[in-house]
Amino acid sequence: VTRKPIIAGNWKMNLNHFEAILLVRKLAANLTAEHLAAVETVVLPPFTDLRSVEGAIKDDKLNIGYGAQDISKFASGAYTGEISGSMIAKLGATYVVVGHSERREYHAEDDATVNAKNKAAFEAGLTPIFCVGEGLAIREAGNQVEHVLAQIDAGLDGLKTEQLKQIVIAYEPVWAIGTGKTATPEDAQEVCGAIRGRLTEKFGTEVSDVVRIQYGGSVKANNIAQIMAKPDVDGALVGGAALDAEGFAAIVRFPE
Ligand code: G2H
Repeated sequence: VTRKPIIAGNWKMNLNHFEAILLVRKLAANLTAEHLAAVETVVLPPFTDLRSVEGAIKDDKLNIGYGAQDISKFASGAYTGEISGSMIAKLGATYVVVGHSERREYHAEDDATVNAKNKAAFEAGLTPIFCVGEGLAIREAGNQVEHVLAQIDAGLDGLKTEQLKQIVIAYEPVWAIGTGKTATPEDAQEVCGAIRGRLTEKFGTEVSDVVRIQYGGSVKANNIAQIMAKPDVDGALVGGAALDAEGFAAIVRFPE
């Protein structure tokens, strides 16, 4: 089974809409059409940058996808400060990060909320990049697989087969995020393999063969190739290193 690699840059709360345009242009200058054909490349800017990113990508006809970092679980209405899936989709975005550990930790998003957001994303025609991962205490107790599989079960609950086939799952061990600590490729494979096993068990190989599973957590140009060499890792969700155009481009060029 071949799954096309997907590398996504999660900018988090960085870069205003001018800086966003500069980064996209610089990224494009460091990547050829061949690179972009080999690896699906996605940027995930703050909401306020999406319109600028849409312009930069469409004006230059760049083969770069983009999406948002969060979505409201509601479709519209009196939810001050929230952004709906249809608003994001209207900007030409195709992806949305759902359940990132920073949302779970600082904005009290539980598994039920994350599940509702996965559904809201599909309702709006967006593909969720659905994040799971364990904290340090769970890792030290050796319970990472059990913990992540419970997040997988809850997050995917009630999704249709066609939606399951489309979703991107990002495994991000929380202890490796922005800390400079990278999980070893073996750590990444252990959990990504277990996720794929669970998908096979519950939904069959029709789903598990096509779902792309990313690893996230201090991914850089110098560790991407080893991580991507693992059979159940199909891409990366990159944070800090995605803010530097040349560095992010070097990650996208990992097959070289
Ligand atoms: C994990 C990752 C991107 P970083 O949050 O989602 O960030 O690469 O900075 O660890």
